[in-house]
Amino acid sequence: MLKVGVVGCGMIGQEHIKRLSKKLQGVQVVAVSDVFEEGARKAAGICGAKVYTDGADLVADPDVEAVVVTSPGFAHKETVLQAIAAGKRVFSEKPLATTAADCKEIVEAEMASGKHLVQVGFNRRYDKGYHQLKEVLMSKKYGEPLMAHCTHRNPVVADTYSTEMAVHDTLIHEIDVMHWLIDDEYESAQVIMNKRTKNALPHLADPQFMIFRTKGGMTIDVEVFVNCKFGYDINCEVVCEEGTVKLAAPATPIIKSDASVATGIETSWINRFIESYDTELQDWVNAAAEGIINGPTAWDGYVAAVTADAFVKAQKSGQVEPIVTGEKPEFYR
Ligand code: ISE
Repeated sequence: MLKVGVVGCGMIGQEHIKRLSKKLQGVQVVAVSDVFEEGARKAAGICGAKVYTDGADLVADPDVEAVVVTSPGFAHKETVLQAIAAGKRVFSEKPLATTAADCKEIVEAEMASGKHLVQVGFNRRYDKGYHQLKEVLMSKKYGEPLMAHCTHRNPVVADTYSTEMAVHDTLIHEIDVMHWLIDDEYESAQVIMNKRTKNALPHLADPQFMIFRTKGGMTIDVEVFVNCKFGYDINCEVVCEEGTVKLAAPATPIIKSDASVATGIETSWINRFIESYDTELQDWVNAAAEGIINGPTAWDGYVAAVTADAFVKAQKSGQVEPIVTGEKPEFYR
């Protein structure tokens, strides 16, 4: 039984605490922490865990064997570094840290520890649909992948959501999953600012058209549209030399009525990818028993941060910006 401490008891923290304590096998949540004591107490009520208000105390607790970090992104780095220093495995929700320099510090600390301890919560790599897509692409049955067209649509976002968050919060999923999917590396980033929807607040550029070029010569475009109103709509179509392959969405009933055919679209990202979150954390728990990390590493977190920085720069410059990550260290190969 892996004894886990969870740092950060907001929305995703509570989701993961419920998942770890009620759904998954071989794991127990023994401690939770939040700077807001009330939030921590509420979350502890789900699983009967010890309560901390300082993540450092939770990491230092000898009962805690491994740490799950679900605090706001800016606070991830501190806890992840504390866990590495304590030699404990740590699962950090995305982003690993908010700047590429901070992610690099984590990568260097992990390499210096000599142990693979860090996994980043890029859940789409655990989604069944993306796995099916990857299997077809890697078979090369339809030839080489040439380009991909994606949409990342949210029905609505909070008033605090900013133009940069379209990269850091939203595009970040495609940033991680697409290079994994096509087994290629990114070369450059470009953002085309589109005509704005009337449904976005004045401070927010929405929708935005984001373009990746890969070292292998592929073009990947992503429409990020976070006030689309109608649903949480994730699409990905890869165009190959002799066919196209499209991500399947979870099935919902097809209803015929009133001279029309309708099928539902999920509205919440938590529900759209719910199975991938379960699979992701169960895999992390199972891998702990073998002392390995199967999922996205700290290096993947660093690559995502460098790529995100290039996209934010491209939002401002309107130019094609290079994405330079350097060689992947031997430790992560
Ligand atoms: C949110 O944090 C997510 O992870 C969702 O998948 C994404 O669609 C949304 O835009 C983000 O704010």
